[in-house]
Amino acid sequence: MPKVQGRRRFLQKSAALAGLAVAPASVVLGSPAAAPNALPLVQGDGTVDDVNSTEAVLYGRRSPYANTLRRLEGSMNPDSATPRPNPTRQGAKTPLGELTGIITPSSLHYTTQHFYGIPTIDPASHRLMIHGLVERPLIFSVDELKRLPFVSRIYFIECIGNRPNPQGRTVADTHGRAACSEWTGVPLSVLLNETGVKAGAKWILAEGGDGGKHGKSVPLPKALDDCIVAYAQNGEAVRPDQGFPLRLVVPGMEGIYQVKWLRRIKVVDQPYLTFQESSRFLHEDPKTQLDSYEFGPKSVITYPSGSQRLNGRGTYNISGLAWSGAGVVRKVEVSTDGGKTYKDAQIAGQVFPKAFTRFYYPWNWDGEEAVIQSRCLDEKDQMQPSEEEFAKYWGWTRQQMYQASNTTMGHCNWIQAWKINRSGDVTNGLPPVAITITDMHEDHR
Ligand SMILES: Nc1nc2c(c(=O)[nH]1)N[C@H]1C(S)=C(S)[C@@H](COP(=O)(O)O)O[C@H]1N2
Ligand SMILES: [Mo]
Repeated sequence: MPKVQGRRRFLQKSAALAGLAVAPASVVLGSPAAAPNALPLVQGDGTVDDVNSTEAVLYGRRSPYANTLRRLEGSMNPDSATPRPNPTRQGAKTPLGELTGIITPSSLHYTTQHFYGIPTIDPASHRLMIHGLVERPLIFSVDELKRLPFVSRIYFIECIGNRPNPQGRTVADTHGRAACSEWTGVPLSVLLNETGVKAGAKWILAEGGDGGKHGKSVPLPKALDDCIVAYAQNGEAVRPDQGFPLRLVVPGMEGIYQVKWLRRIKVVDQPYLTFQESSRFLHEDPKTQLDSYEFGPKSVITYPSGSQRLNGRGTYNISGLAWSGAGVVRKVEVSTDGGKTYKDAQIAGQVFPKAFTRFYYPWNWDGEEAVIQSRCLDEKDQMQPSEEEFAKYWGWTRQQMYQASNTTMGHCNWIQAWKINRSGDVTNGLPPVAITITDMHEDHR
């Protein structure tokens, strides 16, 4: 670090001597005083921190001033949360409050806790077997799959454990178990067309290559509709966290459907209720559907959101994400008075079905306390519910609602509010509720 300062001083000095403006030198080197603590500065000596190093030229690197990271699971409220048991590996959430647009950088795509860890799979020896109620059982290598017709489509992936709540400090805490990527791969319909499907086939059972053999039943009509056997994510190979070398993408449906490290598809006549399905998703409450399929309409404001700060009154763009498992987002509305009135938000960019949709709402903050929130209407004319409406449907108090395990309740898509105080600090806008479980999540085995 002294090296950088020294060099900068030298540049300033020589610039002054040469009668040149100082600004370009400090733009190139950055300002050491403003550098976030504990982050590497540009070394200038050929180490990996150097933007000019071979490594950086070959795979790129971030500015030391761009330091957005995933947020570890179990850290929802650092004051009260007990970190989740971590026998093998921690999970981490998407830092939605620090991202723009609709694509989640692959490195920041949330990753769930996996009790069996993340397998390291050699794509050269990996196979996908399709068998069961088919005319011709087939085994595909990854190379063979890449020779077939393919699609690239943008879809969100969301864990059923993604739930708005009054505890979360940031939008990563409240909504970070969701992300959106461009997925490239072979439509599953192409593969099932190759194998042929026998009469009586009604479901498929997809299995992953992790230690727990994660399995999920998918209705055959959905399998033949828009599912993808994906080998690429955001233009490069699917990351190990996301299922390298093959992942099943089942657009709009719960996280559990998106089988990673995909190695087997069995065409069957009924849903199989695998270990993961039955251990996590079956409950006695008749309002809990055995299989709840596609997510409903959901949205959240990502700026300004919890832990962020407005720097004085004036004009801001309230911005956020909306999505629905039902298809496209038809409309997003924003309220700046705690839900009393709503106005239409602008949609930034294109709207894709079952993908994140970016919205914004130009707002003149008068410096007074405000509660801001958004709601989404989807192509099936479903409106995102308020917390009150959701609680009423279940016949629960707020206390019961936040105390219940996620998977008992199904899809948690109610409205998340953020509160801005007079000094511009943003905190969670849902009224506090006393609960003893502080970071609920489905069980990942
Ligand atoms: N093979 C396998 N696939 C899996 C899982 C798993 O444990 N094993 N977890 C599922 C769950 S519950 C979720 S929420 C998503 C998470 O996907 P991501 O890690 O790419 O964000 O993967 C799904 N696919
Ligand atoms: Mo999940």
